Amino acid sequence: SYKFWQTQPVPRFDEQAQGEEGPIKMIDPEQVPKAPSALLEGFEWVTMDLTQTRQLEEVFELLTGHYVEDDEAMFRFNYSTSFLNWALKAPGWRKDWHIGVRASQSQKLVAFISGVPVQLRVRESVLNCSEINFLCIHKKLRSKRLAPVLIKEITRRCYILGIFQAIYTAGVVLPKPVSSCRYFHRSLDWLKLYEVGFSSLPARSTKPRQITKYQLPGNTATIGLRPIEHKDVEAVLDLLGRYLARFDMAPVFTKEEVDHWMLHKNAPGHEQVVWTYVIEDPESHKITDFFSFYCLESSVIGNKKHDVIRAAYLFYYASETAFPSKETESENDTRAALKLRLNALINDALILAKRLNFDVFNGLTLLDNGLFLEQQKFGPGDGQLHYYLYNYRTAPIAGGVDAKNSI
Ligand code: YNC
Ligand code: MG
Repeated sequence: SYKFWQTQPVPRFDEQAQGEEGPIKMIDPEQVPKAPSALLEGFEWVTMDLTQTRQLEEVFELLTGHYVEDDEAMFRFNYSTSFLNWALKAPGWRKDWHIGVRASQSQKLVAFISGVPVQLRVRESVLNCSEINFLCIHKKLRSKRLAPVLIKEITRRCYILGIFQAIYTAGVVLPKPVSSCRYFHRSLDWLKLYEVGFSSLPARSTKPRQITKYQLPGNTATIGLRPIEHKDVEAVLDLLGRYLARFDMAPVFTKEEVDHWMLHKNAPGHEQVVWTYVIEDPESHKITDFFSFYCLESSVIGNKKHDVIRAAYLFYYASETAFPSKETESENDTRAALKLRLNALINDALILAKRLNFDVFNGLTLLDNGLFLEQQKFGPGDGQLHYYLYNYRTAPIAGGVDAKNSI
């Protein structure tokens, strides 16, 4: 098994991480093929131009019909064109890394894979990476070993540019996760989640009791909470940078990236994808905290009453309470203060998401999420998310609710 992956520069399952931390294989860009390898007969490579609305829609249509489903095929991620426009045009994005496969006759788009550049810190090292996402093959072309061909082609296009490492996530187990997280879900509209089969009615509970359990106040409680503005970018960059420095693996953002990932830009034809709120101290006017979430709907497959679940995904956040307020503060006291603060912030995030008509609020077992998931009534889901590094070896990075060192 893993006929393809065992040929790739990734760690094996059986290896202990005693090997040196660093690249697995040295790449000579001169030795990298100058052209893509041959495809199945009747198919051709295409570089997508996602500045063209029609081509963005083609990727959207492929993913809408064929992207990731849960194990029981009840739900399928439905990334919007606005989301794809945001995620695939991050600062430094390259058209080259938006790779499609078309059927030669019909010119129909039948497969896709993408990358965007990211500076990723793994422990002490900052790696110049591509972040690979949206690998998708039309259902009629499955199990024909096309995925390895797509992966090799995007690898070739990274190597040519002198980028020798990548990060990617998947729900499936491959050799070999650097870290693994579980999805947690916080109902905002319990009845709808029940009706689509996402949530079940616990034994000894009733529908009214479940609905009551997830009720939220109408208004947020944190003093100084407001939507992010352009003038906050520098402060958020600084706060987030210091906050993420506490973890073993995290992106290293630039100002342009914070501006891109955290601020909604009004663009014709595009709806809002990301919501970010900052806490401005009323006296010092300093930004002391922020949090963000994005919208990712899932199609509900074959339900009479509902077509989609509107899910908010917790994205980045940070808080000054993560740092001791005075040199003498104990680690336990800092942790307790952080726990209190994050619970207040995330409760406000839930209130805002509810007001924005989201049905569920999702989070992973990473960052400091273990400090609030349970208290904020998130429940564990079936889904796992495994993090992978390509061509880089490092000791496993702890995940799990109590992890102190996850992405
Ligand atoms: C997966 N998700 O194990 P072995 S996540 C990577 N990521 O290889 P075939 C995967 N590899 O076991 P199919 C994978 N899923 O023989 C399967 N594989 O070594 C491996 N689903 O290929 C699998 N999107 O073409 C096996 O399988 C080989 O036709 C089999 O295609 C797979 O975006 C897939 O889940 C996933 O569209 C495309 O099932 C298809 O089934 C599909 O015969 C629904 O493939 C959508 C879906 C995946 C979402 C994602 C991250 C992708 C990361 C790819 C790896 C990047 C490496 C770094 C490259 C840059 C390097 C530099 C520098
Ligand atoms: Mg295939």
